[in-house]
Amino acid sequence: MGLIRRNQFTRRQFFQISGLSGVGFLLSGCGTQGFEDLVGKLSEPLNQKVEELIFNPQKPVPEFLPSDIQPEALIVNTFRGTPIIDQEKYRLIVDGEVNNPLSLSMAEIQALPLTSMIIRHVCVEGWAAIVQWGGITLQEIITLARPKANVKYAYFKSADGYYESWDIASALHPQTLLAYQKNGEPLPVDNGAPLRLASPIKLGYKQSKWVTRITLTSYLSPFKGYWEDQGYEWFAGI
Ligand SMILES: Nc1nc2c(c(=O)[nH]1)N[C@H]1C(S)=C(S)[C@@H](COP(=O)(O)O)O[C@H]1N2
Ligand SMILES: [Mo]
Repeated sequence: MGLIRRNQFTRRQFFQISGLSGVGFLLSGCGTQGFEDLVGKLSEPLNQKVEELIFNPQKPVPEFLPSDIQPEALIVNTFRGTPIIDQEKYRLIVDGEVNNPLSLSMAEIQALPLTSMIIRHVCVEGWAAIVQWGGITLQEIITLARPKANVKYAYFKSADGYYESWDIASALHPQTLLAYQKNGEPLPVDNGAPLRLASPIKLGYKQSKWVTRITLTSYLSPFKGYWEDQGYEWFAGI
């Protein structure tokens, strides 16, 4: 994209193209960069694949009705207990192969558009639960971080030492959320507060709770995920 083309973007068009709301740009006050810098980055080539996934979102999975929600069915699963997180000091770090690394407070994340969905959570241990999740789409966060051309994976680190990796297409699926609400209430700490993954396209063990860091990479490390490294399937799609 050339200079002339780039300069044709108005602020409003840029928000539309990037999928970001004006509110999202308040985030640039958190020590990253200003609006002018961010617009300048539009001239940088994005990976066709990442770009395509962002600009042409994948088809959503059909959702359930509010009357289908099973409030008691979601069983807490932790491999080593619930970590203690100071929500005031909490930051979500987004780093790796990105042009705009992020460090976001919950207030900044909650100022971004809220997406709500009612989906089935499926655990390989033989139970499932229809749950309503509310939060920010991971796509919104990844777009804000401006991934580099070669990004293919997203790594998630959790406060309890849990770790996961996802393919970028699944991470950019329109129903893959970083959730901070469950069944219309603030997310309980046992279910992953302040922020957890929730998605109808992956098994339960892919859905990291207490996420503190998202690292975008072009390669898959030998450490793929807490359960995967003990023999569970990596892609784990539903
Ligand atoms: N950080 C972290 N995330 C995790 C786990 C965990 O032990 N630690 N367990 C996973 C598994 S196997 C499942 S089924 C779901 C359960 O989510 P819930 O405890 O909210 O029901 O969390 C997933 N995410
Ligand atoms: Mo699970």
